[in-house]
Amino acid sequence: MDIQRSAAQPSTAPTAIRREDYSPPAWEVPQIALDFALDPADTRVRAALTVTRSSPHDMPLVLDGAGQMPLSVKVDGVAVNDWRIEGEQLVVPLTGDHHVVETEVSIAPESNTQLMGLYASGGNLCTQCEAEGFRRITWFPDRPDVLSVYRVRMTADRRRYPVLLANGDPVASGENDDGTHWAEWHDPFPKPSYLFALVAGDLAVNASTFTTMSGREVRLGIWVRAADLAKTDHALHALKLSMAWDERVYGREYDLDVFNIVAVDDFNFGAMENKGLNIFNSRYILADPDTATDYDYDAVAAVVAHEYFHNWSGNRITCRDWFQLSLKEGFTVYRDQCFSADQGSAAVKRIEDVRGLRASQFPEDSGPLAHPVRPESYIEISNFYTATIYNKGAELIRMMATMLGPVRFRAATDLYFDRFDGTAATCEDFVACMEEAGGIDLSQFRLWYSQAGTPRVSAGLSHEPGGGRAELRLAQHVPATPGQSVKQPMLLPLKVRLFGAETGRPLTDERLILLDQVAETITFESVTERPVLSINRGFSAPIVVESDRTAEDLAFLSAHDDDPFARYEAMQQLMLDTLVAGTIHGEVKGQAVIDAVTRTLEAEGLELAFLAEAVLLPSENFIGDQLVTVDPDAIHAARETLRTQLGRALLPTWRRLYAELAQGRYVYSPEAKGRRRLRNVALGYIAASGAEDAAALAFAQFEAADNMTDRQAALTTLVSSDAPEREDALAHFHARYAGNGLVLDKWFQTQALSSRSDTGAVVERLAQHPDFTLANPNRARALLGAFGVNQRAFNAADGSGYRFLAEQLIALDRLNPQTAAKLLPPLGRWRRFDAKRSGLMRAELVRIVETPGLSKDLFEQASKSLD
Ligand code: 0A1
Ligand code: ZN
Repeated sequence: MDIQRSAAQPSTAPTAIRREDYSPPAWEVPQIALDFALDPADTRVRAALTVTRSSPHDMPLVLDGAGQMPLSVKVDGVAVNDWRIEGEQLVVPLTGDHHVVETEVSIAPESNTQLMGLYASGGNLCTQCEAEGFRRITWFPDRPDVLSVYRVRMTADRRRYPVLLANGDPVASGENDDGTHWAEWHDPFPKPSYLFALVAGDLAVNASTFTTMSGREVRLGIWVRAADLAKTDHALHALKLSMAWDERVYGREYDLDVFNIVAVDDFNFGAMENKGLNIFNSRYILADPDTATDYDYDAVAAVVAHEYFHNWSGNRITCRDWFQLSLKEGFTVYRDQCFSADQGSAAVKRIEDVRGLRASQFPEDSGPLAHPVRPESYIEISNFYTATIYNKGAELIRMMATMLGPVRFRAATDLYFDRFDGTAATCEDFVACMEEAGGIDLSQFRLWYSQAGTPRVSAGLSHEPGGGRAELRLAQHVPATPGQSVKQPMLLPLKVRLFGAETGRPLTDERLILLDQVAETITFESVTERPVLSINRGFSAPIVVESDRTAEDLAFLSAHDDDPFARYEAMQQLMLDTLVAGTIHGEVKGQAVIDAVTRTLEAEGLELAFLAEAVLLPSENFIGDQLVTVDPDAIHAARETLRTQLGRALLPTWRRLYAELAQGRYVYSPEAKGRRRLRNVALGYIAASGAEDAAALAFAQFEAADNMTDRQAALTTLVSSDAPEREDALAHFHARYAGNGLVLDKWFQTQALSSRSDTGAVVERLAQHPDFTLANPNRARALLGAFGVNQRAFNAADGSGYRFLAEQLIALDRLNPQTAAKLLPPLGRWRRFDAKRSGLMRAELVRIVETPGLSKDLFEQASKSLD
C-alpha cells in the first residue's frame, strides 16, 4: 500500500478548513483495542473501535485514513461490504447506537519518509501522530475531541525489537515459539488519537523512580541506543525537577505508574508529549560535556519540562480542535519558560525568550504568513506549529498572569484544571477561567487571540521643568495583516517606571498601565527632576515600543534601570539606533555604544551571563526588520564596523576578561555557564578587533577545550575568519566527531552561519557532502535552516541563495513535506527587499508552487508567501 503518495500529493486542490465550521463528532469512540504485528515492510494493524452515536442523527461512521485500503471491515464481529471510500475517508453505515467496528490494514514503516504515523528510525520503529498521523496507522476519527481508552497489543521479532513500549501502563507480555514476542499496554486515561504512541526497538534504559506528592512511586525510563546511555543523566535529572516543579507551582501530580521517554534521530519537531510515552528528537535528550553546549543543556531541560508539563496542559485537558492549538502550546511554553527561569537566572531567561520571539515570531507577524494565535483557517495544520501559536501564545498567558498577579493566577489555573479535566477545551474556556477566578474583565484582551500583527506603541514623555507634573502620551497601532486590514485597539499591560536623570534614582514606583485606548495620557505628579522613561519593563507586552528617548537617555537606563530586562533593552535600542543610522548613512558613530558597554562591563553586581547578553549586538536580521528596504550588505558592513569599533576600543578589557574568566576543569553550573558565555563573547570581540593573535587564540581554545561550548565558540570565530587555522579546525572537528550525527549538525550549521562572503558557495558544496542528507530533518535544518537566516549570504544579489533553497525544498518536499514547509519562510520576505531581489525571490516561489505533485504543506506556505 503506497501510504506516502496520498498524504503528500492531494488528488484534489487543497481546501481550507475553517474554525467556524466546527461541529461536534457524530460518533464517540469510548474504547479502542489495537493489535500490531510489527514488521518494517508489512505491519498489520487491527483496530477494534467501540463506537457510540453521540446524538440522534442518521449519519454513518466516518473514519479518517491516508490512502490505505482496508483489508477487512467488520461490524459487531461480522464482515460487511457496504462500506465505501470517499476521498481519504472510510464511510461505514451503522444502524444502531452502539457497535464494535473492526478494520485491518497493512502499512510499511520502512518506506515512511514523512516521519508521520509509524516509521523507522535507526533500525527501531516509532510513531508520531500529532497532528494527523494516526490516520496513517489505522482508520479512525482522527480529531482531538474524540477521546478513547486505548488497549494496545504488539507482536514483533524478539531479537530485532527486544523493547516494546506504548502509552499507559504495561499489563502483560510474553514470548511466542516463532521468535517473536508480544506486550500489552493499557492507558486508563481517555485521550485523543494524536497522543497515541508505540516504540519497538533495541534500546537501553536509564531507569529511576520519582515519588509524587501523594506518595506514589512512578517508574521513570529514558530509552536510547546503548552507546548513548551515558548521555541521558541530564535529561533524567531535568525530568525529576519538572515533576517536582509542577507539583509545587501548579499542584499537578503525575498520574500513571510509568513515564517513559524514547530518543530517536529522525524527528520532524523537537519532541512529542504522547501520554506516558514521550518521543524525543535525540538532540533534546542526549547531552554530555564533549558533545553538547551549555545552550544544548538548557534546551534539553526546557524540552523535557515542556513535554512533561503537557501531561496536564495538553493531555488531561486537550484541545477541542486544532484552531485551539495555542490552548495547550502557549500555556505549556509559558510553563516551561517559568520552570527554566526558576533553575537559573530569571533575567537572562527572559532576555533569551524575548530575543527568540523577536527572531522568529515578530517576522512571522509582519510577513505574509501572519496569523492570529487562534487562527481562522488552515490548509495543512502542520504549518500552524508556529512561533505565533507557541511563543506569542505564551506571551498571552504571561500577560494574563501579570494582570492577575500570582495568587489569582494560580486560583485561575486551578479552576481551569478542575473544570476541564478529561475534556477537549478551547482558548475561550481558559480565558473564562482567568476572568472568573481573577475577577477581571478580559473582553478586550480576547483580541489578542483573534487579531494578528505586533502592536506598536509610541511613547512620549514630557515634564514641566522645575518640578511637578510629568505626562506620558501613549498611542497604539496594530498593523494590517493578511485578511485583517482593520484592527481594533488592544488591551496592553505596560509596566512603567520613571527615573531621575540627575540623581539616577527612581522617581516613581513601578506602575502597571492597562492601555486600552488608541491614545491615552498618563500623568505622574510630584516629579522633581527630569524623568527618564522605563517602559514595557520585563517585556510585559509583546509589542514594539517607539519612544522619543535620546541616545543619552538610553545610555542612562542601560546603567541605572533596576529592571534587568529594561536595562538590557535600553542597550539594545541604543545599539539598534546606531546600526540603523549606520546602515542608512554609511557611517557608524559608535562612541555612545562604546561608552555604554564600557560602563556595563564595569558595573558592580551584574551576573556574567547577563553581561554577555547585554554587550551583544542585535542580529543582522533584526536590524533588517527595522528598515523599509533591507540592504543586507549595508547592514552587514555597519554591524561589522560597530563590532570592530567595540573590539578595538575595549581590547584591553576583552583580553582581561578572556584571561580572568578562564576555568579549570569543566563544571556545569549557572555560574560556570556565565563565565564561559562572557569569555566566548570576549573572544568574539578580540577577533572583531582584528588583533593579530585572534586566530591563534581561538585555535588554542579549540584544541584545549574540554567541552563543546568552548570548542564550538572557537570554531564559530574561526569559521568567519580568513585565517589558515579555519580549515584545520573544521577538518579536526569533522574527524573527531565522525559518526556523531548531532555534532555533525553543528559542523554544517556553523559553516552555514559564517559571515564570510563565500558562504553561499560553501553551502552549495556542503549540500553535496557525503554526510549531508535531506532524509534526516536535523541535518536538513542544520544546513538549509541556518543558511536561510544568514541574511547576507542567503540574499546574495544574484539570487543564487534563493535558487539553491528552492531547489533543495522541492527535493525535500518529496521526502518530508512538513520539514520542507518549515524551511520556506525566508523566501517570503521578498516585500522587504529591493526590486531585483524581490523579483528573484518571487520567481523561486512561483517555481515551487508550480512544481507538479507538490504537498499541501509546501503549497500552502509558498502560495501564501506570494500573495
Ligand atoms: N506537541 C509537540 C509538537 C509536535 C508537533 C507535531 C509533531 O509532529 C511532527 C511533533 C511534535 C510539542 O509541543 O512539543
Ligand atoms: Zn508543546
